[in-house]
Amino acid sequence: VNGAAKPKTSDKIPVAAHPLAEDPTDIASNIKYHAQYSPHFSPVKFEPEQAYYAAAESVRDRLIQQWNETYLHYHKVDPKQTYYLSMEFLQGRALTNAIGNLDIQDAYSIAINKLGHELEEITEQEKDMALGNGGLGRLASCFLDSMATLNLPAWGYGLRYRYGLFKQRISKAGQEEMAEDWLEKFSPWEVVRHDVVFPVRFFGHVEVLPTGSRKWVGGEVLQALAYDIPIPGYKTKNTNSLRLWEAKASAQDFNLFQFNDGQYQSAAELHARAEQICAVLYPGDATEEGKLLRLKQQFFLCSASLQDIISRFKERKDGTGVREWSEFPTKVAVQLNDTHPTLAIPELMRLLMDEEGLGWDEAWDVTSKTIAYTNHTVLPEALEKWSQVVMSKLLPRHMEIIEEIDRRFIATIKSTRPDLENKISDIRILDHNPNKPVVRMANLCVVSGHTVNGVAQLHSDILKDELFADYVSIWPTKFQNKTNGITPRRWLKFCSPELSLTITKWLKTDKWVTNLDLLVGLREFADNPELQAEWDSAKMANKQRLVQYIKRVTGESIDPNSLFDIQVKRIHEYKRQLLNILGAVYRYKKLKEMSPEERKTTTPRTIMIGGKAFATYTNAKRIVKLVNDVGAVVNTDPEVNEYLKVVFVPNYNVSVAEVLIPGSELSQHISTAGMEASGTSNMKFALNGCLIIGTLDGANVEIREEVGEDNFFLFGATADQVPKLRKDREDGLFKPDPRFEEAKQFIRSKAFGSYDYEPLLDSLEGNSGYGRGDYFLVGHDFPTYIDTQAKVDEAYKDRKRWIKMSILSTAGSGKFSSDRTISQYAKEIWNIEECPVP
Ligand code: NBG
Repeated sequence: VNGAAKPKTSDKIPVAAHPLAEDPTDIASNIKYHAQYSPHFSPVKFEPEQAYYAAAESVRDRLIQQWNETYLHYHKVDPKQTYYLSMEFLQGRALTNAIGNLDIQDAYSIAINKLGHELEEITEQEKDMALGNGGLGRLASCFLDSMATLNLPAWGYGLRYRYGLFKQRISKAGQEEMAEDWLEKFSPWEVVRHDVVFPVRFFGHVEVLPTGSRKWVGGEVLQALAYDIPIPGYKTKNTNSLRLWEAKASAQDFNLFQFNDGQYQSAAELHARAEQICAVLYPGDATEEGKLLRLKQQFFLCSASLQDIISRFKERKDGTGVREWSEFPTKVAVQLNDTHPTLAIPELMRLLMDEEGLGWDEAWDVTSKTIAYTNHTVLPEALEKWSQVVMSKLLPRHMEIIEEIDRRFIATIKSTRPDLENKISDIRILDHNPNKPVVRMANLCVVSGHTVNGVAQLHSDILKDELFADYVSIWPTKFQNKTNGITPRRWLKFCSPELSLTITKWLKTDKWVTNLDLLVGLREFADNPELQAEWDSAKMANKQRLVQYIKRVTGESIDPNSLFDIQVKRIHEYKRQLLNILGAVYRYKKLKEMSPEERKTTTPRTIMIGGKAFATYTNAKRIVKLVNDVGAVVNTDPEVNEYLKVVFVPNYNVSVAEVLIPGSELSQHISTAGMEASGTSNMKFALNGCLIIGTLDGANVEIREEVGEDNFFLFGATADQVPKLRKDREDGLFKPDPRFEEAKQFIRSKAFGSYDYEPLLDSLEGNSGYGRGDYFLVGHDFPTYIDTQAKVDEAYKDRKRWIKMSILSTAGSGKFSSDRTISQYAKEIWNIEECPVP
């Protein structure tokens, strides 16, 4: 195989560049063209990997055509545009998505067959573009898909991390992190724009010019170079851009004299520092160096993006470059995806005042009308605070501007709201705590942005009633809710083709792909035995695919007839994977105690858990270890393993989700109420006909409303009960359920090995990093969780009922399309309109 051209079938196909070919033979010849003329591989080889790259390049040619037309059209029409600034984008794989959105699936499939390969096999060659961490990053990517599909003129802006977050390996020791190598070979989806480069400064000082204006000078200057990723919409010409910045030092910064003198490191010092900026997402921030690097990354994204936005704004006025600055907010909407890009606020102020010569009031008016902020968490440790000392050193001019915003805000409060005087220290931007003076980024966003939104109704209510309550009294109309959504293309049509065909057949239209509300039409057939049979077989096809996947990555054989129960998300104590695994431990113990006859009456289950733990989050890593240890015992116990398996799915990412979610039947969204802002995988599972066991948290609340309470397995404390329960716990008033004690005791008995789980169990009892005793209320919710799981087991035995619930779950998921979410942002926050390319 090595070296030899594999496909005999393709010998008759000519090598030609037909970028927009429709006919499979022409497409095949175009793919062959790329295989031969792209300099990436030896031309004689045509194995799946080469076939992937060649096919991807041929699809990219098509996209580039539409992409250029889109840019020109926007340039001509000059509509208001949205710029979505995000430290994370979790794009996943692009090939299946591009082919699907361009609606050329069949032709490509045939073309690739002609070349001796299978489309499915070659798409598997693609490495995920994994420039994100979890839901926040995937949300940004779903939003890009919807913005293009809705023909909205919009851009994503992010950083081009060379190694992404990390790749997770599971060993005997638990989780190990490795550098993610998505760029090890090249990515066919990015186009480097050597003509789009902006300088970004760090450190230095502020000079006062004779005119009285201020200027940031000195320090070091890096270059931000643009890499663009095409974002095709579904069945539309509009193809938007995700622009990712890479940090570079210029040739002038390379000290040839030092280099020739043998001082290699110092000769290329700035180059090395530039490389650090885009090396990884969320570098460890336990050290001062780590904190500084994160701040540099954030500023780098903000500064490059805003310079780019401003230059586009200037360029688009009949090419004259002369425009009223007051027009800026009518052409530009900037959305801050969480507080990470908050520095866009002082950077826009600086660019307008120091570079463009605007006065404070004018610059403030433009800035505050342009910027809006989405909050994605109420966890105090995730609300960013930056040391004033570090900020003054790295960004001296921005620190001045932030101080001035703070000063003016306080002055306004004092003059207009004397009743809030005693709240000023909480709501102002600067926290002058003498031990550690900090800038509170969320406060800066709320004070400066025109709109602040939460990501699910419950979360937005908590923002208004608690976190930002004082601001609500100042600006009652600033706060909104925008319940998150997911793209139905990637998360149903492309990842679950059998189910999609069934849906299209019964709805007699495929319009649901862009109008997800149409799924309610399935309700009337939920009892229909024919639909039920087709539904069942589509789900079974997905389960079989998952069985094979699990076998491949873990070696474990799982039974496709068992109930597939999945929890996949970042590992965090508030998400309570620990509750899940304690439940599994309890189930295992009960199975062990049963007679063989009794066991036969139970519902066999495969519990799958996946997710990455942050490298320095010790308790999260212990949870990963525990899941693996429990699996190792349960899965090899011949008495039990027909009825229960516990599998840890390694390296959870977007493409793994595309296999897991379609094959799921039950999924767990079991965070402590009030702590999960929204959740978005809950929506993906529900859309795929998977039932949810969950708490009344985040978007679960709305999912339950939509699918109906009979089709949702609810348990646990509600958000408003949580504070009192925590207090009771601290006061020693909590009486643990014996089943909870039993589960913990079983782990302590070393039934799952001798690893020291005491710190983990202790977090459920004594002191945890979060304060006294079981802050996340695992103990409180355990008994109702177990009871509810028993109801799941019963429901699963009744196949008809279960399938009906599954159909109703899909039927009720229309609301959770990101098309709906994005339309609301467009109308209610950005004030932008569609701009379809003719
Ligand atoms: C996450 C929340 C999720 C939510 C996503 C997307 C952060 C800071 N927040 O509940 O934890 O679904 O954002 O909004 O990553």
